[in-house]
Amino acid sequence: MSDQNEVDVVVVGAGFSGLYLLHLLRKNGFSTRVFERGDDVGGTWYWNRYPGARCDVESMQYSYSFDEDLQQEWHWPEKYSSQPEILAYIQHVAERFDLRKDITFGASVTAARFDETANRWTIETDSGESVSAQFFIMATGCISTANMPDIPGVDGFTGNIYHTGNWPHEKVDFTGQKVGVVGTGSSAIQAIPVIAAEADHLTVFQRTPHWTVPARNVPMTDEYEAGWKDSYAEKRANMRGSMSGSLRAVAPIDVSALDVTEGEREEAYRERWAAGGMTLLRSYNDLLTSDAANETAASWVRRRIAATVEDPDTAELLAPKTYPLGTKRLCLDTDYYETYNRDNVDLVDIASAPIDRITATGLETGGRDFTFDSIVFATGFDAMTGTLVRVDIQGRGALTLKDKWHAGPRTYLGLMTEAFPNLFTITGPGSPSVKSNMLTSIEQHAEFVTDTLTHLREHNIATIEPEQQAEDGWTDHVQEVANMTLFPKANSWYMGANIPGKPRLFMPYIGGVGAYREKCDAVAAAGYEGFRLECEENAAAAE
Ligand code: N01
Repeated sequence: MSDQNEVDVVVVGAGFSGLYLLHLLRKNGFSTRVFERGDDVGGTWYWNRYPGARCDVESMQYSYSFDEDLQQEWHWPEKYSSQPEILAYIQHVAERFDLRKDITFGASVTAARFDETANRWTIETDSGESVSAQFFIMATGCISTANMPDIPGVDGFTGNIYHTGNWPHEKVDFTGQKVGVVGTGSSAIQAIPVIAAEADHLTVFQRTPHWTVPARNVPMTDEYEAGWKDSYAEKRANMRGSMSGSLRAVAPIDVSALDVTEGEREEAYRERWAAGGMTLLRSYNDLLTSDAANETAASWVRRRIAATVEDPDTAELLAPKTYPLGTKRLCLDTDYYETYNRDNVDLVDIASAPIDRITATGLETGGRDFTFDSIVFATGFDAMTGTLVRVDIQGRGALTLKDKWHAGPRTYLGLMTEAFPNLFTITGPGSPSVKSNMLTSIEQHAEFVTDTLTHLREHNIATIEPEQQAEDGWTDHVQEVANMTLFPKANSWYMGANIPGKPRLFMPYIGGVGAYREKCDAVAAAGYEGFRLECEENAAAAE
């Protein structure tokens, strides 16, 4: 298959979503080619190899559910898996289902044009290949285009420069080095304790403190593993119907944080802090909708920071104050605050005085000069839309996706966008995606898309495309739901706020994974309500 230039489906990306799609599409008789810019499978877990990289969704839940033998046989050695473990799992899946033979590695898709006469996409790669396909699926992940800040002087630095999202494959040894880390998001918060333990000295440059809670990662116990595997089917069903696509270790309390006493709150927050993981955010039902409720948890976490970090000025700098708890992605850490008690670690505030320039030997900020052997940029990604609009995708009337989304992404269900027939986005903007357990959402999208293609084939339908009204309604709905919460109050990458010039609007759908799935199922059951389906003759007649 990997040299065929006419296929039913082209998929871009061989991470979790591209691999499952390939498996499903092949099983359902669709000839499929996958293009992957990396040299092997893995997506996010192929690129993000920085020290300390680890998933902060539990592995028993951050794994495929589609194959009972696979989920029973695979053993995760830790509660939250490290990047090498997850990559090994993805590689195993590729082997087990013989997926690599239909994947072209080291090939970036650069352009795709929809031919309105043939009702087919022509997809081009940077290696000069051109492939024709009826369906074109972007399974490119939500955080796959690294954001390298435009700071003058980067090219003149004589030491090593790294970005966490594009880490070398060989081990980077920081022993004896002076290292600077720019950024304090999830990637930095995982990398900083590990780099600090190895380097001679570490300086962290922080623009905004992020909220982080302990992960409490532990080795997998037989009992815990069996607890999942003995009732996997039921637990996976509960995950699919849940708010976030995963099950919490400690159950949410379905009352307002303001309707209980301070003592009760204290106990609830303490229990969840001790259990670790994201569960703190769901302690009460209004922590993400009421400023006052949120502040009860936020001030409690600030007190934990003050109690952990010995230097009061550093503790003060590390305590977020400008946005509610959890409205930027909540981070999970292992000994993050404790790391600032080490003699070889300094924190530098760059909120008021940004980095002026990278020099030959380090960097300058606020009139101070720093010397480094290595600088690590943990500065995040042009998330959700960045990878999609960087490909020159042209739909009807040669409209580009970049132009159509100039004021922000517009989709129906986060799956398709009007004027781009037969183009699907897996975990695209407007779907639960990054606000959910990605594996739950990836499986739902891959299954929905495969079922849709099967339906079209059975009914001799050439194209599917959202109706304008359905797309407008859904795009408004995504914003309405976000505006009922505190999320828009943070300058987060969910809002596009980390990329200069990017439109500000909340991109993922936070109406809940279960409710979203029901909506998709209802749309399909109603004959793909809100989509325009055209037979070959009608599509041609509509020209
Ligand atoms: O990126 P981020 P990330 N000058 O955007 C700072 C997922 N993930 O790679 O907050 C100086 O969160 C920026 O500052 P500010 C997860 O979904 C998952 O850490 O914009 N600083 C911020 O501190 C996560 O949310 C896992 O003011 C600059 C940092 O860089 C997402 O990936 C692990 C700057 C970027 O933080 C992204 O996380 C890791 C500049 N010009 C990541 N530009 C797991 O599941 C940016 N910053 C475990």
